[in-house]
Amino acid sequence: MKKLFQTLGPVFLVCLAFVLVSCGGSTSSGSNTGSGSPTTNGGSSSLNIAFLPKAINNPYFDIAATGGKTAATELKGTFKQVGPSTASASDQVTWINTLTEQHSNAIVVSANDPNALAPALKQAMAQGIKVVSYDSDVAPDARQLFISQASPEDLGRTEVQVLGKELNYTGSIAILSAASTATNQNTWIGFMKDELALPKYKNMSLVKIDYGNDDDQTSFNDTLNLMQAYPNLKGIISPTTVGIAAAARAIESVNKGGKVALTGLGTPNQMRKYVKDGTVQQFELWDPGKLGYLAYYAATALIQGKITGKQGDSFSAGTLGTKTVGANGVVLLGTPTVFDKTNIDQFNF
Ligand code: RAM
Repeated sequence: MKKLFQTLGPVFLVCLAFVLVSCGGSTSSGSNTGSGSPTTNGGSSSLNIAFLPKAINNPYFDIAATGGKTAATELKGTFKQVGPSTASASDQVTWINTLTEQHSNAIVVSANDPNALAPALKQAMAQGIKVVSYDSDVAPDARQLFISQASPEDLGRTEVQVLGKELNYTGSIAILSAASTATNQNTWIGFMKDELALPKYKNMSLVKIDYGNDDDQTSFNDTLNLMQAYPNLKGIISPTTVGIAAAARAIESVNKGGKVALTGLGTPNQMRKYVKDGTVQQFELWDPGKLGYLAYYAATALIQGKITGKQGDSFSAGTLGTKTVGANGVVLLGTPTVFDKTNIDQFNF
């Protein structure tokens, strides 16, 4: 036996080393690097994709990153997530430049500003880096594809419809948004205003749009300020997962649960408590994990030259099936889910 090991030992070690190297090449994993240096873990060097969310430390983007990592594992690529610690467009530009210097194969970005990021992204594209926006778009000529979570018009209008119904179409309302330049929130707010202009909302008035900058404490304080500045405020729409959770907490902190209605976009795990205690009746969201998963698959199809991003291109998106590029390079994830106390326990994200 000993003799056999002595003979096979070196062969065994060589095999083991081979297996470990192979594993290293095909394992994907992610890392949240905050504002420090980005790190890459594992993966094949030919598929090296970086996610750049509006900010790290936002549970929404962490869920999206989980989906990105799953896709990376399936496609034998690498995943990494880098980004600013606050939702800042200029910090995102710095990260885009860093990723360009590092020759990422693709940058998957959720923009704090559609235009401020464009020059840096165009520079990345000029060097052959594929650019995919997800969640919050950039100027269309600064990316190949936008992975859209849901129809922006539906999202904007339904949030007003939900609140209108809860308020019997009467009273003053406010919007608590994210960054004032955020592409996604501003598009939704545009459709909210269109909806509010319809005759059935004639007794509702939008008194203020506030920007909590996707910062928990700012959003919490701003909600308290709104309720103080407008003592008759009847409802708030917060189309940001950070904002709606902070607003719910603020409303409860001054015992206004049920008196100031709240809806918008939130994660079921963050909002469960407020739905169960009646502070929030309904809110909506898509599955951010699926958004990240789809974005990684789309970036891969671009990198591998299977698509160029033109309308009609289609590609395999793993468990999401085949996806087709629509007008203006938009790929749609699907329709969002409306959560309330009857279904919220069915969701865990
Ligand atoms: C926040 C971000 C993100 C938005 C969600 C709903 O986490 O602003 O961009 O899509 O909310």
